[in-house]
Amino acid sequence: MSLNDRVYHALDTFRIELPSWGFANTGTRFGKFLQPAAASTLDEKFSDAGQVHALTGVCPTVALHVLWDLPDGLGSAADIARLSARFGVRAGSINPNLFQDQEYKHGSFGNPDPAVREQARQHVLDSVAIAGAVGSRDVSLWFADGSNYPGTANIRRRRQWFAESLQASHRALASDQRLLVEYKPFEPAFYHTDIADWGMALLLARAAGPQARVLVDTGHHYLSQNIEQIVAWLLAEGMLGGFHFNDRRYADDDLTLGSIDPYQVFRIFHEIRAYAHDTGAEPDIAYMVDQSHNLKGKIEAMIQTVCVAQELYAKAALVDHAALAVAQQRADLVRAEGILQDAFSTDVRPAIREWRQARKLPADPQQAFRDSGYLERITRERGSRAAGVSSYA
Ligand SMILES: [Mn+2]
Repeated sequence: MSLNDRVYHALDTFRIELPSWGFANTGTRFGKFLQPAAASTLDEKFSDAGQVHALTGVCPTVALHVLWDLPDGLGSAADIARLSARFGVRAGSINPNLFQDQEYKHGSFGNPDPAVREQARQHVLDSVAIAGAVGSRDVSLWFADGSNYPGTANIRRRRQWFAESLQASHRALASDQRLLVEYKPFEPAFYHTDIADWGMALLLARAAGPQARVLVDTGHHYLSQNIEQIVAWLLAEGMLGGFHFNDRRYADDDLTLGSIDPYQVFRIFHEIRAYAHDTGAEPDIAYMVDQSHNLKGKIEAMIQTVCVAQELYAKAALVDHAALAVAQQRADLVRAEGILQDAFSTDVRPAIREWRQARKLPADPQQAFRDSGYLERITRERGSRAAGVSSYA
């Protein structure tokens, strides 16, 4: 297959989901810098996501956050069909909120108070129902649960409470729905986090039921951790459900995918392409962006993210798997490593531009966005009103 054919084949199947919260005003616990063009209504979030999809062609779904986007729960679900029809993007993963209410001060599924655990369970059941109503497959769970000081939480008991609540959540799934279990080593808890790494997420997903999978947020690892190895193991176990993409230099910072270490993202994609090559089966993985840009323009940054993801995915598709297998078998180390480096070093941008033109998309989505006047229009329309901060995501 020619380089162009490989790139075309890879990009034709690569889709990436945008987060609704990536278009809203967000910040850190130190401060929020408001942007006049930030989206503050669900209409505006769908509109902005629709812009990114119209220009890139690969973002047909938008992840929704129940508390921020569906304040009336199931009652808000009717809005989604209207917005999808209007802006050309569908609802993607449904994200319950188990960390913002005062009740969750000491945890949600891991809370020592059974009434709070029940409230958290009910919220997840509502979220599963919302997912069903809006036609979403994945309910994506991230927990802030943990503790700040040794001895203050019963780690094993909380583990059991998590398993029980995840099982209860799983029982509510329709046959085509999935439960994604995300992990994070620390923050907001600074001593112990109930689901701190992929092993804990894997065990809990297994305990939850057959439709539960692990979600890998690339920013949720210790600095030197080999993320692609985790990906390879989850693939081998049939337990890789999806990704939240972002990058980070120190801790979970919501930096733009590939902005710090593009080779890391390439290596992750390589493991996925290698798995598909070796098994002949395309793994069913939800690729999602989980970034909110506090300083960059939100739509610009999202287009940048999608383009970087496409480039790195296309590069991974250039790896010569047959030659790599031979080199690995012979322990021909430099040749094997060079096969990855050759693919990573290949400039795939011309092929991607051609792919976009062949698909009737702008060759340069970023420039097309700048030329479109959309940002100027929403800045005018949205900038006049008092802006609010909707989330910390
Ligand atoms: Mn995440």
